[in-house]
Amino acid sequence: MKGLKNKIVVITGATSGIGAACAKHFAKEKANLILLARRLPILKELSKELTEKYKIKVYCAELDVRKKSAVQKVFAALPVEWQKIDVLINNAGLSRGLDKIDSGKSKDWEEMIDTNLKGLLYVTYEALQFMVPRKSGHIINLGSTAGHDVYPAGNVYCATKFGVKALSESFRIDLLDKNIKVTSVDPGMVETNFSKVRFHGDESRANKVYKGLIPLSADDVADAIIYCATRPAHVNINEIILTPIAQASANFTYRKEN
Ligand code: NDP
Ligand code: 8X3
Repeated sequence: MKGLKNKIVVITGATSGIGAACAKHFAKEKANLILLARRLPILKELSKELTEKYKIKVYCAELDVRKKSAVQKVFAALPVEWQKIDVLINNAGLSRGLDKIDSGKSKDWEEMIDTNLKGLLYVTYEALQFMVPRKSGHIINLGSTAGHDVYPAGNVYCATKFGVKALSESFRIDLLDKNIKVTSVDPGMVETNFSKVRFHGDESRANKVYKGLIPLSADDVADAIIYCATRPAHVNINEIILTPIAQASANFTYRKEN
């Protein structure tokens, strides 16, 4: 197993859910972290906790991945000692709304496309400028079961995750001669702030998503990501699909009543 001690790991969307869990799991493995998200105070709090607990180094920056010039600035401002990026976890992402296509809101569509696809591209491009010259690095994208099967009213969110799947596959081809690993980690239902964000803060609607089953936790997904990041140098995990035991695919779940 390849160790993560002193490796530099970039995590987008590290303020919540899977991103925050990844920060904790990689910190436990003694990696040094570059944490990015829009809510800087939360990143700073997490950084304080992790540096004290694990004696690692953390570099935080406020970033909205939808803003190309902001992404460029954050990477251009990285001090030399932070430029040797070993792992990029493209986690920042969201769903907005669960509306049939004839009643969907274009603002929601744009936010999902701009974050989940364009944001992922902007960040990946900048990280690659540091990885390619070293012929070393690992890009881990958060896909989803929604990128394998569409579900009713999933339309644009599913399209973005099908897009992430296509990007992961094509990055892998484009980077073959650069010795850069590319992995897609594709979970089913994970209980995070995801559904609250999807339903624009409506908690009672969000809670119903996980009713009657035990969803994955953000820690379960971070654990799978750690596995991908710690394989021997010649091994690439192309894709991991993980679901709760009560979920067979995006469309088939088993829920106990009460
Ligand atoms: P959360 O809502 O808990 O976390 C989302 C994170 O993304 C937050 O830290 C948020 O940070 C960040 N983010 C959102 N928009 C932006 C932006 N424009 N710029 C920078 N950061 C942004 O959800 P999850 O942890 O569940 O989601 C993480 C990823 O996992 C997403 O890509 C999601 O699609 C994927 N996923 C989730 C599943 C689930 O069931 N929960 C299942 C499959 C995949 P901030 O608001 O501070 O910017
Ligand atoms: C999140 C999983 O099923 O809510 O990507 O779309 S789902």
